[in-house]
Formats: sequence, structure tokens, C-alpha cells
Amino acid sequence: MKNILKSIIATLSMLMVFTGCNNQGSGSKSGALSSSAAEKVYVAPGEKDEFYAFISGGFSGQLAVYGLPSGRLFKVIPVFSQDAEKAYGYNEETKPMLNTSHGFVPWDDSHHPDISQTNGVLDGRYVFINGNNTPRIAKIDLTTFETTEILEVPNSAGNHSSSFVTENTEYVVAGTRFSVPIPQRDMPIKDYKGNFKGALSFISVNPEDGRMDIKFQLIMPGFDYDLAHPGRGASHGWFFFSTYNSEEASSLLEVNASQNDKDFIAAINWKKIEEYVNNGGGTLTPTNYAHNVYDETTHTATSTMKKEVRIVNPLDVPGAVYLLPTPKSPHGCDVDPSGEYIVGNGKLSANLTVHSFTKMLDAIKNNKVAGDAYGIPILNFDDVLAGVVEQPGLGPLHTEFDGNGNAYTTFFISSEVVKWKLGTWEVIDRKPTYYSVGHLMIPGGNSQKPFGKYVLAMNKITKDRYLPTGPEVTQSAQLYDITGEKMELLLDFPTIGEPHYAAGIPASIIESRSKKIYNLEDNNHPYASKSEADTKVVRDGKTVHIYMTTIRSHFSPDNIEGIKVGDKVYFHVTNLEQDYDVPHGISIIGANTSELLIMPGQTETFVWEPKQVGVWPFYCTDFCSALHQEMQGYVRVSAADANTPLKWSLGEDF
Ligand code: RUQ
Ligand code: CUA
Repeated sequence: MKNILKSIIATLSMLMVFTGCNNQGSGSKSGALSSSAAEKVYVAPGEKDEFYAFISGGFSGQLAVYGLPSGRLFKVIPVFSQDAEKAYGYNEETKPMLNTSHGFVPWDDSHHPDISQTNGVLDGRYVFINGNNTPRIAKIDLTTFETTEILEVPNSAGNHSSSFVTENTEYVVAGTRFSVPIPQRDMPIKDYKGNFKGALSFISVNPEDGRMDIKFQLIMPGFDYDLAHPGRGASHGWFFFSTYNSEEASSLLEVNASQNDKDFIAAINWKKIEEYVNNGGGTLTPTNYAHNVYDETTHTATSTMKKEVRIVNPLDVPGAVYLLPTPKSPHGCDVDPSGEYIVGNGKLSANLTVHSFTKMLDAIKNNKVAGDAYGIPILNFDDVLAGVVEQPGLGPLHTEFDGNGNAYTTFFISSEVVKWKLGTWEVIDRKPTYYSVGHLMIPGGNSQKPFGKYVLAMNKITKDRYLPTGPEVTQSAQLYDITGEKMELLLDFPTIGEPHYAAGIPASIIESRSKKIYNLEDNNHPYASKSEADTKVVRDGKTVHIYMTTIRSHFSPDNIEGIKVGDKVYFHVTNLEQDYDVPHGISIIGANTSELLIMPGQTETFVWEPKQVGVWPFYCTDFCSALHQEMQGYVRVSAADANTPLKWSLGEDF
């Protein structure tokens, strides 16, 4: 049996390679596009796109903002990685955002953005995204398009079945991909089975201010929890997680985690667990994790270490957790907008499996249990099955919905998007992708109300689609029109890092609320200078604080003397501008950090530790006015034992 499986896997891997090569030939025929495709994606100069698309940056750790249908890039929002362009993670204010229980972690692997919802509809307040490697969930405020909160997730590893929000953003959910010892401890890896556990974290989101807090962690058997999706409508109150490695293998998973004919989709009644927890259920358990919050009025982040988390054993809440057998290592776990259908995308399965929420409730009510895993009831496959899409393609990964009764599934190995009908399970259309598609996104496709105009396919391989750039080529997305019976390929466009999931939303929902400036009056930064009269230089031992301002087209002060080798010099720079789109930047020769890019009304800080005697210039790094090149100044650095007096000036000779 093992050998047969091995050879199936070997054949599948070969297929992956071969389809990749085959596609190379067919992919270069872009002439197949109809002439109207260009019109459909052309957004004339000065016109605006209809949708925002937030596309995960994958191993860049960031989140990129694009317009659809044009595919134009508007902003890369720094989330988990330091970003020299915006000084995120380099300036003193945002360094705490990247603090974790492992210390300062300036990178992560970001996968799944999801937009906040009210009553099952996108509300455009926040977008959440997960950091995989050092488990974290970030929240981005969509009035500023800045990361304003990052919560580390303890007892978790490879935070992959994350970050997905419930219908009223009650919770953003984070599931562990890798099971680990809980609590972490020194133990032999061979004792994995039965001893490693998987934590599913339910993070509450405060309805007033959006603050995140881990409400509870459900401690599940040691499977790999791959993806997740909340219930909708009738199934609101439940959450579904796909699993693989129900074998609990700890080595050579490509073979050893493909032994079982079926893994599971875990169905979690979070409302029931919430009630249990509200009545004092669960155990507060010591742990250590960072909660980092950016304050918009001080323009500064703080990091707090939290010391305990509430843990729930599923066996203590009977009726809250069930396992639905699902063929062949399911990856995507997707719930349709009505909340009735739960699609399991079994990577190695010939068919797509769709479970029925109603049938699941019936099976539970009639106590039709087929067995259990560590005491968690397993339902009968046939009792919960809604239907099967027969042989739709090879290597299904993810499914999205258009709100008109159709589903769209990506097939990695056969490199295509396949459209099929919910309820009849018939395949309606298929279109190739170039190449090896992973996720796909329909704006609102994760909510009760999708905007089924476009589907965006995010590909793992691009090969010959663009001009070559050496061994490393760009990542890529492809846009299809899905308003007709058949899909139509409209556009290829490059993306940042590896695009995993994306979240799309009509621009009209967030555009008008986008902030233009920060009010100077509201600036509560402890080192802000609200006018040039407030600027000064203060020495405190070997530490020097420069209170500086910028306005078109000078710094105040612009000349400083009395700094010494061995000093630690803080430049606290306030941008006095109160006009839209007038940032200023600053850096100084030899600074071991990035420039600052300071928005109107904002204060930011960088540290400079001069190592050489001399007179060193600084300048504005953002072309801000006709006299931008005049925006410069000098710092005179004397020997450590010199007694050059401390002084500063603007517009005068010393
Ligand atoms: S994954 S290509 Cu990280 Cu969402 Cu499926
Ligand atoms: Cu300020 Cu350029």
C-alpha cells in the first residue's frame, strides 16, 4: 500500500513538472485575448479604479494595495518586515511593532488578508493579515493604510489557517499549521504522536476601537491545520478548519502524511465555546507573547508582553467540535456565501468534496458518529456530504464564490481556474492560468455579498510571461472577467513577493474615509515641536535630543554644533505641513538606519551615532517643492573630549 502511494505521489510530482513545461509553450500566445479585453482593464489617466485589491506579499512580509481592473500598484503597506522606504521598523516609533517573545523580528511571511465585516458584508474598516513564521496577526487601519496593531500568537507555529474574520468581526481566527508541544518544552521529536498539539486561537476584536485580544485557544490533536473559513448566515457561529497529517507523522510528510484516505475538516462551534468561556470555562495558562499597538496621536507604538492565555480542551465542551472526513489532505476550506456548503479542496483527490452544513447538524442531532480522534467525534463522510464535483482538475487548492450560485476553484497541477455550479456540481467553464495558480480572489468572495465581476488568480510560477530579470522573475496575478457564462482573461500584472490570498473591496466603501493629513493640534508625540519657536537641542549626558521641524523648504534648526563623537543623537522631526501629500524626509551621512518619511502633522525619530569628527550634512529625502534641493543642513561633530558649545540656528551665522 505504502509503495502504491509513493508511486502516486511520484507521478503527481512529475505531472507538476510536466504541466509547468507544457504551459510554457501555450502561455506565450497572448494573442488569444479578445480585442475588448484591453478596454475592460483600461483606466484612463485621471480616472480611478473600481476596486481596491489587498494582495499579500508572501515572503516580503508586506501587504500591497492595487487597483482593479487596472492592476496598478498604489502602496506597499509595511506589516511584518522593516521597510526602508517608509522607515517602518527603522524609526524609533515603529520598532516596537516588530517586537515578539523572540525579541525584535524584522521579517515574516504574510499570507491571508481578510477585510472586516458587519452583518456578513465588507465594512472596510480594517484588513487583517497573518504572519506565518513567528505567529502574529496584524491589523491595518483603512483610514490611514497603516499597520496599527500586531498580536503575537503563543502556542502556535506556522500560523497558516489565519487570519479570517467572522460575520461581525467578533473574532479574527488564527490556526496553527505545525503542531508543537504545548507548552513548549525540550522533548524528543519522535514522541510527536499524541503529544504535540494544535492550537486554534480565537482573537476577539473590540467593536469600538478594534483592539485585539486572545479570547481562547482551543487545543486540538496534533494535526496540521492548513486553512480556515467562518460560517455565514445559517452557519454563523461555526468555524471550519482543514487539516492534513491526521497521521501525525513527524518526518517525510510528503509520504507519511499521505497515508490516510481521508483527513478532516474540523467544525468548531465557537459560539458554544464562547459561552463556556464567558461562564468561566477554560484554564488561564502562563505563556509569553507580545501585543504591539500603534497610537495615532503619539505616532508611536508600544509593545506589551502578555503573560497568560485561556486554553480550552475540546472535550470539556461537548457538542462544540466535530471532525468531517475529507479526502486527501485538503488545503482550502471554503464556505459559500449562504453558509450551507463547505468545500474541501483535497490536494491529492480526483474530486472536489462539498459538505453540507444542514446535514452536519442533522448527523449531530441524531448522534451519528463514526468514531473519534482523541475523544473528538468523527461524523460519517456520507452523512455530511452535499455533493462531489467529479474530476474537475488536478491539485485543487482554493475555492471562491461569485454570489450568483457559482464557485471557482484553482487547480495547481493542471494550472487552471474551474467554474462550477453549487448544488448541481457541474463544471461550467475552465480557463488556463500562467502558471500553477494558488489562491484566487473575488472581491467580497469571503463574505455573504461577493461582488462577482472579476476573479483574480495568483500564480506560483511566471516563467516566460514577462521580460526576464535573471534567475529571479516577478510573481504574478491574472485578472478574469466573470460576468458572463465563460470567464475571460483580461490582464497579467506583476506582484510583490509571493501573492498568496488577497482581499478585494469596492473602492467606494473606503475611498471617502481615507485620511489626508494628521492634525498638528492632535499630535501628542512627547518630542513633537508644534512650531519653529519650539525647536531646540537638549543634551543629557551623552544623549542629545534634537527637536526639529520641517516645512517647505527648510529644517529648523538647519545648523547644529556641539555634538561629539560617542554621542547618541535623536532626531525628532515634526512635519509642520497641513496640506495633503506634502511629506518631507530626512537622513544624515553615516546613519545606520533608514531615512524618515514624515507625513503632514506627524513626528518621527531616528538615531545617529556619529563616529567621525567633521561637519556632516543632512537633507530632505522626498522631493517636496521647487526648493527641495535647498532643504539641507549641517551637524558639526567634535572630538569626544572637545568643549565646543552646544548651539543651533536657522538663517543666521553662528
Ligand atoms: S496558501 S496556495 Cu499560504 Cu493560502 Cu494556498
Ligand atoms: Cu522637504 Cu524635500
